[in-house]
Amino acid sequence: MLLSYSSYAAISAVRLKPLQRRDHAALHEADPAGKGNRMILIGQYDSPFVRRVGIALTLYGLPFEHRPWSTFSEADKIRPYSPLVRVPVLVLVDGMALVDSPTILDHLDGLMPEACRLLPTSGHGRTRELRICALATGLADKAVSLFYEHRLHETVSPAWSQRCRTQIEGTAALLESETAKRAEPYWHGPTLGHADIAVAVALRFIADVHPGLIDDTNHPALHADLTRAETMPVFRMISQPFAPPA
Ligand SMILES: N[C@@H](CCC(=O)N[C@@H](CS)C(=O)NCC(=O)O)C(=O)O
Repeated sequence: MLLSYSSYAAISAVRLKPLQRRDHAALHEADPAGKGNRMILIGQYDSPFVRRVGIALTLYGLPFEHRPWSTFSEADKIRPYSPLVRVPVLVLVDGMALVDSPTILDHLDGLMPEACRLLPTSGHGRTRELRICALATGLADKAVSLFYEHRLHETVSPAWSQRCRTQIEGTAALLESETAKRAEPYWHGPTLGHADIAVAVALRFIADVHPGLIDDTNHPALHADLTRAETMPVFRMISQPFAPPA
C-alpha cells in the first residue's frame, strides 16, 4: 500500500508544529513523484510490532511504501531482506534493512527534530516511557508466543500456555495500576508517544487474538486508553483485522 502525501500530512498535522509541517512539505517537494527516497515497511498491521512502526512513520509524516507480506505464506519475499523472517522490517533508502521495532523506532526518532519526537531524548521521562514500551512489547511477545503454541504445535504444552497467560495477566495488572495513577493524559505527557502506541497496539492484539484474556472491567484505565487510541485517525488508518497464518 502506498499512502498519498496528503494522507500523511492530514494525520501528522494533528501533532506537528507549523515549522515542522513545512519541513515535511519540503521533504515531499524534493521527491514529488514519490520515486525513490522512500522507506519500505514490510509486515502486516495485524502485528502489534509492525503497527507501532506504521503509526510512528505516519505521525512523523515520513513517506514509506508498505509491503504487507505474511511471515508464513510470503516468507520467501521477506527472507532476502532479513533471514530472521520476522516483521517488522524497515528497508531504508540506502537499502539497509532494520529489524526489531525498538531499533527501527530509534532510527525514525533520529530523523525527526527533537521537539516532535514520540519519546523524550534523555532523562527520567525517557527511562519511564521506555519501561512502559518494554512492558507493552513484552506483553505482545507473550501473546504471540501463546498464539503460536496453540496454532503451530500439534501437542499444546499446558505448562507453557499457563505460563504465558500468567505473564500476560500480571503485566496487564501492572500496566493497569500504573495507568490509573498516571497524572497526565498520555505516558508522553499532553500528547501521544511511543509508550501510548505500544500499549494500545498490544492490547488491541490481545483482544483480537485472545478475547477475554484481559477483561475490560478489571482494567478500566487500560480500556479507556485503548478506546481513545482506536478512535484516532492514525490508528484507524494503520490497522488490519487479525489474520491467522495460513
Ligand atoms: N521483538 C520483535 C518482535 C517481532 C515479532 O515477533 N514479529 C512476529 C509477528 S507479530 C513475527 O514476525 N513472527 C514470525 C516469527 O517469529 O517467525 C519486534 O519488536 O519487532
